[in-house]
Amino acid sequence: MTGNPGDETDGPSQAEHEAARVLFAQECHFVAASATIPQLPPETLPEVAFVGRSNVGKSSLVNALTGRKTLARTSNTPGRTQEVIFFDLGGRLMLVDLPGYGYAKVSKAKQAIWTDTLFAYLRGRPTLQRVSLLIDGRHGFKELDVEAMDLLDRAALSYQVLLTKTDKVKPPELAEMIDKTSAALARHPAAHPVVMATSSETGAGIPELRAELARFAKPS
Ligand SMILES: Nc1nc2c(ncn2[C@@H]2O[C@H](COP(=O)(O)OP(=O)(O)O)[C@@H](O)[C@H]2O)c(=O)[nH]1
Ligand SMILES: [Mg+2]
Repeated sequence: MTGNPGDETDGPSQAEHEAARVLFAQECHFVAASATIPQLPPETLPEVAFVGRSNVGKSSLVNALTGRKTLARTSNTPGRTQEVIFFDLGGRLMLVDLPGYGYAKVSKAKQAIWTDTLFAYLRGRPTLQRVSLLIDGRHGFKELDVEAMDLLDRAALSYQVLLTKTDKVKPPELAEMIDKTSAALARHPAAHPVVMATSSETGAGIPELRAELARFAKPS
């Protein structure tokens, strides 16, 4: 039986894929947008969070997972999501769209506030079960991503690296990027060893990601 979230190297079974499809087809609704830690909603459900550079595709991924085009606001203007945004999926799992880091056009002071909110959320949320760390499939890790991974390691938070926008990468280059990224993860103890390749545009990797995240949902 592979339903155990601690059982990280086993892939999900077909039954788990089906259960995940059903879960992500449930009603999903906006709960709260919090600009500061005291405003965070109560810890009612297990949470999975999406983190990464601004414009990496976090909001698009939340939309693709839930099959909604406009649930999480996506933007061509990076850096607009400045808040921690909570979505309740079927009363069983909270999807958390986190503020992006590394948006150059925003003042250092403002960036520092978001980064503080982000890191305070990551460190202090007992209901947080899994962090999906999104990395642009065309570019790979940047300095701030490595800092985020160091923080996740120190907080002993379970996280998995997802490559985004893989529709923009040719298969041989994508294979190379997956290898390179996996190799870099060996130095990060809290990282899931499997790197997932996703595209919110084509839906590639979305059922697999649903199955991975459904493992953390409250039983129905
Ligand atoms: N080609 C392609 N573009 C994407 C994909 N995911 C997001 N984008 C685009 O990247 C930009 C930023 O996406 P968004 O989800 O707002 O990023 P966020 O800042 O991390 O929330 C938008 O223009 C999206 O349309 C993808 O899988 N493929
Ligand atoms: Mg966003």
